[in-house]
Amino acid sequence: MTNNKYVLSWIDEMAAMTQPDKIVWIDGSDEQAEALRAEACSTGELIKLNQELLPNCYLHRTAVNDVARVEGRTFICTPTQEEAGNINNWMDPNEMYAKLKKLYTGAMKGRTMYVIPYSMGVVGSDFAKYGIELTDSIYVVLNMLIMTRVGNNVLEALGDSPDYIKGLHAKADLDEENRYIVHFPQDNTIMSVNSGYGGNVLLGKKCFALRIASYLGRKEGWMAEHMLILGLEYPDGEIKYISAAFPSACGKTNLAMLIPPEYFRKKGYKVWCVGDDIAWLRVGKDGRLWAVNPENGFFGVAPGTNDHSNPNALATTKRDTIFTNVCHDLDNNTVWWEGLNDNPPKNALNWRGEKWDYTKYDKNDKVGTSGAHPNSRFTASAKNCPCVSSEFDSLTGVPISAIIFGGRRAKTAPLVYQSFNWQHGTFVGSIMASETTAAASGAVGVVRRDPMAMRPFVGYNMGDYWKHWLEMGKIIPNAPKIFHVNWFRTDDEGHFIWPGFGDNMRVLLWILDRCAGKADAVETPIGYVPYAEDINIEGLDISRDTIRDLLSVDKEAWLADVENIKDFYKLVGDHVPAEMYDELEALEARLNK
Ligand code: GTP
Ligand code: SPV
Ligand code: MN
Repeated sequence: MTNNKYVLSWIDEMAAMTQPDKIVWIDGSDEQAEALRAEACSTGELIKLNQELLPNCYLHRTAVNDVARVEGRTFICTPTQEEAGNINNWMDPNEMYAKLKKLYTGAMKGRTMYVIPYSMGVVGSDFAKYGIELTDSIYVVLNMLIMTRVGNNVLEALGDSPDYIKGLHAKADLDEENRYIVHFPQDNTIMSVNSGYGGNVLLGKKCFALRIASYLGRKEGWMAEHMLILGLEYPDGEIKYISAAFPSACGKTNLAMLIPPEYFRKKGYKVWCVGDDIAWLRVGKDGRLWAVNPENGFFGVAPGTNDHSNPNALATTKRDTIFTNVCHDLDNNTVWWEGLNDNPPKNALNWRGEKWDYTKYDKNDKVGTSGAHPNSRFTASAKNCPCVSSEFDSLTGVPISAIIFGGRRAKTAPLVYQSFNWQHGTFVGSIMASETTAAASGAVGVVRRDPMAMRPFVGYNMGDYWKHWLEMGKIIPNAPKIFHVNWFRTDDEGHFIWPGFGDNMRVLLWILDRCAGKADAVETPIGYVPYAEDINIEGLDISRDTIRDLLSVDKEAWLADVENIKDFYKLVGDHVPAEMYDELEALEARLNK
C-alpha cells in the first residue's frame, strides 16, 4: 500500500461517497488475480472456458445495452466550453460534479471497491504516467491487469507525489439514461458510471492514455495518438518503425500484427508489433520522433479475426485471455465469432447468452442475429503475441520513420498517397474520414470526418489539437513523413478491390522506400501517389490496371469532399488554424487547375 496522502485522502473521499462494504487493494500478484477470477466465476460474472484448449481463458457478457463506447455520453469538462471545443460534449465542471455525485452516492453499497494502481508505460521510464482506478467491477480489475502494468511498484514509483490520474468507476445500475464517461482535464480526473464495457470503464485506455494524455501532451510538448506502432524488419536485419492512425475497427490491430506475404517472408521480411491502439510520441535527443505503446495488452476486435486475416492475434488469444460478448460453443466450452471459420457451433449461446441458431444469421441484422456481437473483443497480453517486438518494454521507445493516416472510404481515397510536408500532412490527418463501425454505439457505415482517428478522443478543442500538430512539426528536426492509406476501396458490387491484411505490407514497403528516398512518385493535387509499377505485386493475383485504379484520384469526388470539409471546419469552429484553411484552399485550387 502507500502513505501518499493525496492518494489516501482521495480514496477516503470516494469511498465516503460510494459507500462500498469493503476496499481491496490490487497488488498485481497472480494469487490475488486467481482468487478474483474464482470469485467472478462463482457469481457468473465470468465463465471459465475449456482449460485444455484455452488455458486461463474466460468469457464475459456485458449488459445488452452496454456493448460499445458511448460517444454521446462522453464529456470533457473544462472550465470553459471553448477549451473543450465544438466536437466534444461539454458541461460546466461544477454542474457535472454535482450531477455525478448523485449517481455515485451509495452506488457501491453491498459491493467491494477495488483500488488499482497502474502505470501507462514501463514503470519508472520517462514516458510512464501513473493512474489509480477505483472500481466495483472484478471484470475491470482483471482487464486492467492485462491491459496495463499494475502493482505495488507503481505506488513506490509514485511515492509522495500528487502526480497521478484519478479514475472512479461504478457500475451502479448500468442505466443507459444515466451513463456518463467524464473527463476533468484540469483536475487529472476521470469519472465513469453506469457502464461495464471496455473503453467506457478501462480508464487507463481511451480516457487516460488518449483524452487526458492528449491534454497533457499539448501542455508538455508531446503527443498522445490513436495509433498502432510496428517495426518492419528487412532481410538484412534493419528495422524501420511506422505508426498509423485508423479509426476504431478499421484495421490497426491487423496491420500491427501483419504477417508478410509468402514471397516476402521467404526473403526474410518480418513485422514486429509494438502496439495496436495507442502511441505516445516524443521528440528524442537525436531529433527524431520516438514512440512508446503505453498499454500492456490488446483489447482487440474478435469478429473477422482468423487464421488468414490475423494468425498472430488468434495465437495471442489462446491463453490468459478474457473474451467479451463472443459466442459460447457449449459442446467444447470454447468461443466462436463470425469470421473465425465456416463452422458456426451447432450448440451455442449467442453474445446475449441465449440459445443461438446459426441458420438464422442475417448479415443485415448482425446485432440481432449474430453469435458474437460485432464489437465483441478479446483482452490479451502483449507478451503472448508471437510477433511482439523486442522493443516492447523499451524505456525510450522506437524511432518513427513514417506516420500513416487511414480510414474506410469506398471511393475517394486512393490506396496510398504521401503528403507534401508536415503541414500538409497535418491537413491530411485533419480531413480524414471513415465509414462508422460497431466500435461506438450508433449507426454503422455512415461516412463521418474523424481527424487523425481522434474525433472521440481529443481531450480539448479539436482546432487547438491541429495547432499542436503544427507546433510539434516545428520542434522535430527529423520528422517522420506523413502518408494516407485506404484498404477499403470497393468495386461497383461493393467488394473490396485491394486484398488487404498481409498484402498491406506491399504498401508499407513503398512508404518506407519513399522515406529512404528510394522511390519516385507522381505529384497529384492531393499529394504524391506511387507509380503503379512501384507497388510490388509479386505473388499476388491482381493486375497492374487494378493497381492503377486503386491509385487513381477522382477530381470530382475530391471537389465534393472539399465542400464537406469546409462544413466540417466550420463545425470545428474558430480555433481551426489558418494554416489548415490555407491547405484547404490550395487543395481546391490544385483540383480546379
Ligand atoms: P480498435 O481496436 O477499435 O481501435 O480497432 P482497430 O483499428 O484495431 O481494428 P481491427 O484491426 O481490429 O480491424 C477491425 C476490422 O477491420 C475487422 O473487421 C477486420 O477484418 C477489418 N480489416 C482489418 N484490416 C483490413 C484490411 O486490410 N482489409 C479489409 N478489407 N478489412 C480489414
Ligand atoms: C476503440 O473503440 O477504438 C477501441 C475499443 O479500441 S475501446 O477500448 O472500447 O475504446
Ligand atoms: Mn481504438
